[in-house]
Amino acid sequence: MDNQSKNEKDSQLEDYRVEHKNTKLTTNQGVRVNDTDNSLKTGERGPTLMEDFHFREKMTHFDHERIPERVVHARGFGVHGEFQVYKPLTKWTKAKFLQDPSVKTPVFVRFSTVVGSRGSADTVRDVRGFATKFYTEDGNYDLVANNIPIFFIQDAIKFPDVVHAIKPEPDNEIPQATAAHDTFWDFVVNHTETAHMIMWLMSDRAIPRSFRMMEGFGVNTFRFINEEGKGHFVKFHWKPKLGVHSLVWDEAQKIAGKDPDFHRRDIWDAINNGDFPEFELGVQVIEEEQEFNFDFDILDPTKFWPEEQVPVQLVGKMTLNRNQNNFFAETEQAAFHPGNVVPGIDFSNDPLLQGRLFSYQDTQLLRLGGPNFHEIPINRPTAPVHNNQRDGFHQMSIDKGKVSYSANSLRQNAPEPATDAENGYVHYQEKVEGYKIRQRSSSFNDHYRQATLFWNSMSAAEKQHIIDAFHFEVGKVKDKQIRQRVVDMFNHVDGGLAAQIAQGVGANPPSQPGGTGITASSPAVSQENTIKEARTRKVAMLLEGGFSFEPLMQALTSLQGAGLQVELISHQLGMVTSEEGQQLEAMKSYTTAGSVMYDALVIPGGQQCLNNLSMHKDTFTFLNDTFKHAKPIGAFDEGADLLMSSDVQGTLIADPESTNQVFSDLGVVTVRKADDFTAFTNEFIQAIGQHRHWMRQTG
Ligand code: HDE
Repeated sequence: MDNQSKNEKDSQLEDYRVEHKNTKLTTNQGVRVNDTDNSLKTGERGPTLMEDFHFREKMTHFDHERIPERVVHARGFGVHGEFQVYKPLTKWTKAKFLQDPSVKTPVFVRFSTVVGSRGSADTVRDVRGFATKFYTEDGNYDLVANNIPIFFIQDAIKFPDVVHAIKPEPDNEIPQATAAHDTFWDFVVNHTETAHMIMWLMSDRAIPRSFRMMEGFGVNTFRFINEEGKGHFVKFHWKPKLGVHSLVWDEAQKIAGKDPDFHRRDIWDAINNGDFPEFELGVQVIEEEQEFNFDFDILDPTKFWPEEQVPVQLVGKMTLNRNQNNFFAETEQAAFHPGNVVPGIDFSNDPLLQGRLFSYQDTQLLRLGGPNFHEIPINRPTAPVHNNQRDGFHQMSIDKGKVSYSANSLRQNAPEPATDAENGYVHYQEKVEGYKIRQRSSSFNDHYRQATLFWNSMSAAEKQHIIDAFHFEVGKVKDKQIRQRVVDMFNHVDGGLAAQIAQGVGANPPSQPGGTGITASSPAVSQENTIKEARTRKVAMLLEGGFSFEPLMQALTSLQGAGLQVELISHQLGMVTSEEGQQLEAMKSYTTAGSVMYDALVIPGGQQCLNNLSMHKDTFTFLNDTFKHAKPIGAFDEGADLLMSSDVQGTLIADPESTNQVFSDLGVVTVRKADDFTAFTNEFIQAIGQHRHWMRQTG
């Protein structure tokens, strides 16, 4: 596409791209095929012949088209882009891609859900994966992140347990892509270390509005290593330029039916429209000497480093500017691994990270069918690869010569290990000693304090959403004992929270006083404090015959000018005529679209349009759902009268200075003929930037 850039990785991929324009059909052996619609038979009505090599090849290839889906993060979507550092990070790391602000490092990012299988819906309540492959001059670096900064468990050996518990239950493979079932909550109440993660999973973070509007967190503690060999502990963050925004749970469920591809479609369309998603790379850095200065263990993956204590420093920007050409070849075959590091980035002893270092490579061997998956185009580094590894399934290189070992004399020991000066990777020399023990550090014992901190940090609306999520998830648990144990467990986090969970799930309120005594909060984790931006949002404009043309066009131009996407929707597809006779085309209908697919709604003016809109029950479903989901509504002239017969009516207030009806300031913006239209559009765009108007739900 024109607006999509070329970089080193893109040029490399170009060698593998195939287009079949103006070509003749061939077999995989390059033999031209004269008929692909009829198999070779003995007589018109006779049996098929074994010698039909074209039939055999076509069918065999088809039979083998599937590979195992990822055991977790099976459903995902990949996009290409570039990363640039803002200024050299020399004091912390020697990683070359973090030195020169003029260098654009190609990246491939795969966003994913965790629990559902490949064909599951995008908008389920779940953690989102956010894996980035940087094709650096030092080799590939993978930052395999999630959109939640912590994890369920403290030790990798528990990973198969937590995943078995959250996946569909094994006897009947029910339910799909959700934690709302007995085995998961049974796991939770038997592992209090999950408390903090559950708070995030029940929060709005688990139902993002868009992949473009969520943070990424490396979760585990890594190390930066500089030229002098000095280490610093580091946590990685991605901060979206559009802010962090979420759906409403009812909306998320409805989207899962209306458009199960909602998130992948959103990012695909945004990139095609030239609205390139941008994320800033942030780092939190802790000096080695300060390792024990915190009231949590900095190696414990169930803890985050509150930004108020350890500021996130923004060090670079990633721009996602190109869609993939082929989902299978790129997204499905991409292989990420937190162990793919470059000189300047190293590991910590975080026990979750240590286990991850084994699992990713191991799982790719099965999924991608052998040890040569690094040669698949999407996984190939742009840095040169030279070693004595040979053979294996699907070997793509033709290694010349007799030597495939080192040390050797026959090829002057090439390829030779690189020295420090030549940037050979040197593992950080950390002194470690101890007994071999299966034991968890007592510094990992606190399971509740940061869960309370998170709860304290939530706005009133966010708290209500968490309680509602508990009611839904735990309400689906059949075992009453487990439901009671959830209440008792979360009483350790906050007494009020536990009492409210109990109310909705038929359990007794907690019998003990609750809480951890933590009164502090971390404002940075509340989405209330995020960037508010209307740019790239989707607006639905309802359209029926007899709409008044001028104001509609004015609104359309202003919204598009502010970078919003507007779609015209009518009761059926096709041309719609204005009261003045102009025609506009409705590209969506109530059958093909729903309010849940938009961020805001516009109702145009025109008496006849109003009459026509009022005739359709679906108009009111659209309007009332938009209102229920706390999304902004803009209505002008006669269109504002429609609000009087909808749920919006309840927010009507008397305005002593005007004869117009006025709606209280809850993201409902109206304008009448005599009013200032520009002021209206500005106010409406601002209301869209606010994202949701929770006061409607909690006020
Ligand atoms: Fe993963 N994880 N994980 N994970 N993970 C996988 O690797 C694993 C964890 C994450 O888009 C698997 O290639 C273990 C944390 C992402 O292709 C597997 C543990 C974080 C993706 C695996 C964790 C992640 C994966 C499955 C605990 C956030 C998708 C397929 C010890 C930092 C990558 C695959 C993509 C995928 C193992 C925990 C992120 C099985 C053992 C914490 C984004 O290897």
